[in-house]
Amino acid sequence: MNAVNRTVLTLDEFTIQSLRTLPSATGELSTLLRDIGLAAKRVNVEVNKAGLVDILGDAGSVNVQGEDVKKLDIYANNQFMGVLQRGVSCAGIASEELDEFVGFDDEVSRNSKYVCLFDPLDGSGNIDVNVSIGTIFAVYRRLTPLGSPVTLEDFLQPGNKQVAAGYVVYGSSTMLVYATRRGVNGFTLDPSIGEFCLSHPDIKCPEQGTIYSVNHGHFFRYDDGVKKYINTCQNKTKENGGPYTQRYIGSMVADVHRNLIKGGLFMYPGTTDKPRGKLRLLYEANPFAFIVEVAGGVATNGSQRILDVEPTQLHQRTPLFIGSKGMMAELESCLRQESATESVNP
Ligand code: P6P
Repeated sequence: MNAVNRTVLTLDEFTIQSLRTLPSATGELSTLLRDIGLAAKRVNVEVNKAGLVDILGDAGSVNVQGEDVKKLDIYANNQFMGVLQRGVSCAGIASEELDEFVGFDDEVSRNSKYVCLFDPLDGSGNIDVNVSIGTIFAVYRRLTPLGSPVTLEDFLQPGNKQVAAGYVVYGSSTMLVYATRRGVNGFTLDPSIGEFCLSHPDIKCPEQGTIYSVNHGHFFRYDDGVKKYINTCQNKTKENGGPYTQRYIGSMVADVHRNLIKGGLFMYPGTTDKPRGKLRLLYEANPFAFIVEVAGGVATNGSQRILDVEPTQLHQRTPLFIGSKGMMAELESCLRQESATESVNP
């Protein structure tokens, strides 16, 4: 009997094969994605040890090896920034952990054509209770001339200019999912060989789902349209496409990843006290909006496509509604109905 060909493509092999189908490609984006995969593996090692902090020492202390222990999100930030700075594809980064963007001021970096924006470790508040956390990244072509230092303009681009976007979810297994305009692919880390292996080729977001994700604790501070949609979800039965399930982990990467695979809708709406919500546009909403749209889903801020929002500040926040196309259509209907009612009865 012929041996079953169980060759599984690693991330490196996949990106190199993608290059073969794009003769015009320079390989810089593939190299950048491989660099991100390397940093993700290093972060994964530390995230998996987080429960041993007492042995390793808490952030700000010195561990048994006499090393300064950094907070995991600072450690993650430094890992991603480091591999990109030492690489050949990235001219600079912006990060949730850094007040300002960082231009890489060396000859090779100044001549690189991409910039990256990161949330190095989203949901890091969940680390000490062993809940899944993640890294989120977005890749853009720089707007400023090659050879010159990057400027804020290179980072304040709308999400529809993204070249690639992705995330790493450090969960029951560690997965790297990234999208280009050609598709969304998921790679699961195989610890036995230390490689991300293609496990979820060509991910598509189911058009309909029965999972909705929202923090019910803020319910009475949501707009009437959001409340109307939540009530609609709670009233779903077998007769009208339900019943729905509410799932909210409190870690965006884990919630959106589950809904991307199974179908569902995640929302972090604005509230009466925080009208722009909590999530960041540039390195949380935009990357996920790009990924979900490429996979066939929809992402808005409640009134506008997330990818069309023109950024004005590096760390600006935005309400976010993202997920299955059919569920998003029902949500938007609820928002429109309440908006129409409010305009008639302000
Ligand atoms: P809340 C984690 O802190 C995070 O930024 C997202 O990962 C997550 O979806 C959200 O905040 C949870 O916020 O207010 O519901 O606890």
